[in-house]
Amino acid sequence: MATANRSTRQWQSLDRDHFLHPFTNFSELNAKGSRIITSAHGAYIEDTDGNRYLDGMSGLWCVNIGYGREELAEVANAQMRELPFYNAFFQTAHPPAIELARRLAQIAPGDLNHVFFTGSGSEANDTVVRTVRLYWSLLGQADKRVIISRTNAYHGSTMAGASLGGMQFMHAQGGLPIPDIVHIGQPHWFKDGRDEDPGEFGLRMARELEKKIDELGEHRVAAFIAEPIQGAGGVVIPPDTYWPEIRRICRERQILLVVDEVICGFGRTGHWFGSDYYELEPDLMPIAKGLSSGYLPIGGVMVSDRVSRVLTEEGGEYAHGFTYSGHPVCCAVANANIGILEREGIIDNVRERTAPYLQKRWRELADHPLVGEARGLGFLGALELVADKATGAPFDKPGKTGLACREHAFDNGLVMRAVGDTMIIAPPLILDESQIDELVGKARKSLDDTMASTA
Ligand code: PXG
Repeated sequence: MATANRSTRQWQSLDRDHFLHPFTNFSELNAKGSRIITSAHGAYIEDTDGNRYLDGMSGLWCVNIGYGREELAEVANAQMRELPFYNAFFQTAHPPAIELARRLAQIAPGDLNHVFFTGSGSEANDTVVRTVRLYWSLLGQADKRVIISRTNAYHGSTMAGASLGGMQFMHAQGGLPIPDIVHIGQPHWFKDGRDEDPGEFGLRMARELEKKIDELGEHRVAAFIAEPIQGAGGVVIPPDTYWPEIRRICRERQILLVVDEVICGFGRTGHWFGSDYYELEPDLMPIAKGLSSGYLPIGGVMVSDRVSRVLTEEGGEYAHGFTYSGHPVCCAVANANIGILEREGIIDNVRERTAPYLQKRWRELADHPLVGEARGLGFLGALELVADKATGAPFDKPGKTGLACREHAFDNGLVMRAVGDTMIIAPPLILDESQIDELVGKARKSLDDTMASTA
C-alpha cells in the first residue's frame, strides 16, 4: 500500500483535522467519523475495518466497468512514462487526445463529431454556457443568452454548473444563479403529478418549455439543458410522452438542445448514451464520469457539426480552456475504458440481459410497506420511501428515514444513496444475476431494518 498503515481511529482523526469533504455537514461528520475506504475489486469496496460492501452506486455514478482493472493501470503507467503531460493550447496536440476525440465522434449520437475536453462534468457545463452564448453571438444574436434548465436538475458545483442546476439549497449558498439562467418544472410524476395521468403530466411538463420560450421571447433563449434521466435529483424517469414533446418544441424553435450525459452516458441506460435511448439529437452533450469509469478525472462537451462550423468559420480565438483539457494520461485511460466497454460487450449485456433482470427484481421491492414506488431504467433504480403506502404521503421529517435506510444498508454490506427519502442505486455495469440478487436482498433487509428502527 502506498500510504502509511494507520488504524481507523487515526485516519478518522487526521481526516477530521484537515480534510474538508464535498457536500458534507462538517459537524455531523466530525461527531461520527468517516468510513475509510482502502481498496476495491469488481463491484465491491472495502474499508479499514475489513468490511466489504457491494457498491450499489459505482463510486459516484461512475465506475461503470467495475474496480480493479489492471489494463487501465497499465495504460496509465505507460502513458505517464511516454508523455505525462502536454497542453493543447498553442497549436499542439498529442495522440491520446486525438484518438479519444475520434472514438467519441464514432460512438456519440447524430452529428456530435467534435469534443472540447475538460477535467470534470462541472467544467463541461461551464463550457456549455460559454459555447452556446458564443455560438449565438457569432451569428449576430448576442441577446440570445438565456439558458432554460429545470428545478431539481444537477449540472455540477462550479458557479455556472450550480446555476444551471435547479437545487435551491445550492443557489442559496453562492448568490446564484448567475444571470440569464431560468428554471422550469421537472417531470417527476411521483412527487408532483400523482393525481394526474402520467402521459398527460409528461406533456404538461414538457410544454412548460414552450411557455417559457414564449414568455421570454425566442430571440432571448439560447438553449435548453436537461439530463435524460435526472440522477442526483433522485433518478427521475420522465413519462414516455416527455422527451418526444421536448424534441418537437426544440425542432420548432431556434434554440439549442443540450443533453447532460454525465450520468446517463457510457452504458447506464443499456445504450451508449441516454440520448440513444430517447432518440435525441443534441447540439451539445456534456460527458464525464463513465468516460473513464472514474479511474481518472476527465470530462468534455461533445459538439455538433452545426455548432462547430460556426465556431470554426465565424469565430476568432475561443477564449476558453483548462490546463488539463485533453490530459494525455486521462485520455489514454478513457480510450482503454471505452475499449473494455466495447470488447466485453458490456452495454449490450446490460440492455439484453442484466438490466431487464435488475428491473424485474428491483420492482419486487414495491410490495414493501415503506415503499410508495419502485422505479428504474437500465442500471438505475429508485425507491420512494413514504409514510403512507396507500396515499404516498411523505414523512413529517423529510430525509430522516432515507438516512436511516442508507446507514442500515451500509451495515448490511450495501452502498445505496439517499436523496431525501428516495433510495437510489446505480451499480457497476458488470453486475451478474447473482450479484443483482444480492443487491436486492440487501436492499430489502435494509428496508426491514429501517421499519424496525424508525417505527
Ligand atoms: N452533470 C450531471 C448530470 C451530474 O450528475 C455533473 C454534471 C458534474 O460533474 P462533476 O464531475 O463536476 O462532479 C454531475 C455530477 C450525487 C452526486 O450526490 C452527483 C454528482 C456529483 C456529486 C454527487 O448524486 N453528479
